[in-house]
Amino acid sequence: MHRRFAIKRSYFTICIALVLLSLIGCQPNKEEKQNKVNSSRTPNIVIIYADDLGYGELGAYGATELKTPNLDKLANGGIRFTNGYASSATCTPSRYALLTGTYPWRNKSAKILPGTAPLIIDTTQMTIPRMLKEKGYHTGIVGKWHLGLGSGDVNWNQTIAPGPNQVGFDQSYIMAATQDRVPTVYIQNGSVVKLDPNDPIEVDYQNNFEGEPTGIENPEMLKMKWHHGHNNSIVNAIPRIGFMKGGESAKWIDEDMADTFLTEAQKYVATHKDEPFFLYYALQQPHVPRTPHPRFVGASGMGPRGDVIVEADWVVGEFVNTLEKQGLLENTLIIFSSDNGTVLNDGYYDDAVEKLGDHRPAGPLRGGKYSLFEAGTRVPFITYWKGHIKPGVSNALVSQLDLLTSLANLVDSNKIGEDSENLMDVFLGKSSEGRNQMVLEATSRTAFRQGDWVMIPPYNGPAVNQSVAIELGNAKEYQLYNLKNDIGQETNLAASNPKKLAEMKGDFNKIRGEGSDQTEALELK
Ligand code: NG6
Ligand code: CA
Repeated sequence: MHRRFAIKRSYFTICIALVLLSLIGCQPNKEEKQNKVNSSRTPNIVIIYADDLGYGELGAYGATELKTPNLDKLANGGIRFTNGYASSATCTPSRYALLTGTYPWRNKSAKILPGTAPLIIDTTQMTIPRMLKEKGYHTGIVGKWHLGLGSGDVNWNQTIAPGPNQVGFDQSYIMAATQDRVPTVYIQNGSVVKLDPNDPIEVDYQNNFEGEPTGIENPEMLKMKWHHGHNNSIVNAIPRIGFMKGGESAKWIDEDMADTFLTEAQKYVATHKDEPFFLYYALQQPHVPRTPHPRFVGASGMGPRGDVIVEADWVVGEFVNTLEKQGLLENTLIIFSSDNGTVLNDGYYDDAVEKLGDHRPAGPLRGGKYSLFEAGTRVPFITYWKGHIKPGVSNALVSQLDLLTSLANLVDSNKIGEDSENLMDVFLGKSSEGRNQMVLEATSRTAFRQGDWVMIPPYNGPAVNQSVAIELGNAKEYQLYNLKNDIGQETNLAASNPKKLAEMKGDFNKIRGEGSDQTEALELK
């Protein structure tokens, strides 16, 4: 009797166990959960944003002398845009436009900022991370910020706000401005990383602190020499813009910056892989000072500038590997671009010009960073989403401005950016109908692209910035180019095509305000 009962009982236990096991089997594991959360409508979104990377810098964009296999893989496995634009030929305005979908010239503060500048995004303004947060995304930024911090007179030893965490990012690990500007420390969620309270940080962009060495007075302390500007405080034997005192334990090591940001970006993915996330991964390369990690020194044969591009390509490869290993590649839309066009000598002697060889950083384009010519704003622009975007090349006109409204469309949000168009189908390769027109900006001057045409109003100022050796696009007369036949902007058609010129002036003024095309022209007299 006993034995029969025992058999029955164990039979019963096995049955229960089997039922339980099958139930567990039905429970989605983490990966499946992620797949469900991120159905094709709401993928994770990652924007990888390079700093000063030119149109011709990647193999996929025609570079033959530099090897960029990881970025080429994204470009060739996704959509490679040939008419993709940053909103401005410098950093702060482009970043402002990217995040807010608003032309930078609408905000008078959207200019290259010192490290002490207050935040220039209104904390009530719509931004990509805020829009995505409202749709249930976790949002993070790792890398270069350069949109100002605080409300003026920041105390770097206390919580620094407002900043990224007040404009929509749940999490932030940033450098305040640029690699060549103080404070040369990382800031995580408003606090300087590794700050010793007994060694407080002070920052000033006007006056040096007594007894502190500078690039101009102490050339013997420098491992990198300045060419123009960049002769204030010395950090890690590199002279910077602005003066800084204290914060010794918190100072970054320039050569480790790429690894530091990569590690933070990877940590971000690992932590948030089970929920929809948005990561803005803002690389510091190839902006000055170019400080490749020792393992990349010599990698390009082009000196530090080429080496940091190889390094940037490597970090992108590592980051994409991380997404793949986490099983997220099919659930993640990756957008890659650059904040402005290329520059070689941007203020330090680093062999960028001397060792360039046959590399053409702007490809066939005229000008460079700071320029109203194409190389100022036309940049590499790639969208990649494994299994969802059919690889191809798109000649559609697209701007980084368009990402806010387009991504809102992707996640079923009705939020829009003031100047941002919904081009989601273009970004996904389902349509080739891009923008018709857009205003381009370079150091507070503006030009107008419409279809294949570009009109540059007359501007005072030098034709060439001699320090950086870049043609700025300033001329006494109107310039009109047809990019379809003349991508290098060699033939000014303004005089021979007055009808098109008049049409473009009119349309430009409609956006910029009546008489905008002439304001500077009058100043010329
Ligand atoms: C310029 C700097 C340049 C770079 C740029 C900002 C001098 C002479 N030049 O003023 O080196 O820092 O600002 O670059 O100081 S950006 O990519 O962040 O816009
Ligand atoms: Ca830049």
